[in-house]
Amino acid sequence: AFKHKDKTSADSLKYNQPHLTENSRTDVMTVTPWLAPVVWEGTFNQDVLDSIYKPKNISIAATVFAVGKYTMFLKNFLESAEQHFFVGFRVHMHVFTDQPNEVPKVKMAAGRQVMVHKVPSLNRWQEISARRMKQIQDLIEEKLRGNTDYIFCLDVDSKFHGRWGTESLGRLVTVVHPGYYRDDRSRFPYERRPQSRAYVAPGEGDFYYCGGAYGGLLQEVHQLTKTCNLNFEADAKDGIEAAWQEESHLNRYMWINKPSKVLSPEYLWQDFKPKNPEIRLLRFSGVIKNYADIRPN
Ligand code: UD2
Repeated sequence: AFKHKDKTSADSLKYNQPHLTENSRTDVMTVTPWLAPVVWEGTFNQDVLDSIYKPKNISIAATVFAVGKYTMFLKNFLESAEQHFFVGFRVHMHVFTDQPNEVPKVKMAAGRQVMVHKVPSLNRWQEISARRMKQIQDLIEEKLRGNTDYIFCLDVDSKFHGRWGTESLGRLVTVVHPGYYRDDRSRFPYERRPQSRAYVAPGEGDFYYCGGAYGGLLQEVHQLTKTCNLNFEADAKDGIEAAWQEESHLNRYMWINKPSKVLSPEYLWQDFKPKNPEIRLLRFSGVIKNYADIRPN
């Protein structure tokens, strides 16, 4: 007989029986044609998920870039992450900035910390955005290997509003863009010039994913950032820049290497968009910004 029950393990959890003939969400797709879960509020039990990952003592890294005027977004981003992003887990927030003095001091819970990395200022926003892939690749190679399990790469001009936790963990994880998920794929803003290595042909593509949030196991995100960066650089040598920079390369990559988990647009909404009925919980959302005021060009 069992004498000892570990309070953090699933063994001691009481929860409603799952029924194979019932689906908690019928208004949305909850599994892709390649059998990756699509994560929506109502499709998972957070206590069950936490009980799986808690005993593993996982460590999670997040990257966020704040170059030029984008440092103004750091305070809200970091403070709201403390409230909602993997609360109760070990988290390292890696902030990349050209102005380390502008990184606000945010009170972090035990086991969580902010790490600041200095990067050069660049003059084109397209470069700032696209160069993130290379810097994430280097971070993984030089600092994270051997001490980090999962990594998420996030846009700084955004804020957490609801739980983002263990339900998002997976091998290769990507978020469906809030702007296009009801559209026909012919309208997705994929790179459409065949000369680009980000090209997606008409009639191809599953979803349009956003460049503002993706992640997964360290090794998988390493492969993703390395591949996208090589393709971005090779395109640059040919004098071509994909329509949406690294977001286009990410979309090409996810078409070829299917994600193992897809996060619904709850995981990256946009503040200017009215909430659609299928969005029951807003978790992370881009703030309204005036591009002309904050971008260098
Ligand atoms: C979309 C994507 C973004 C990226 C971009 C294409 C979402 C929500 N956003 O956003 O991830 O794929 O298209 O390039 O999917 N940054 C700075 N300083 C600057 C400019 C940018 O630090 O002067 C960083 C910052 O972390 C920002 C990110 O680059 O969050 C993306 O730039 P953006 O937010 O201006 O791009 P946007 O809104 O077009």
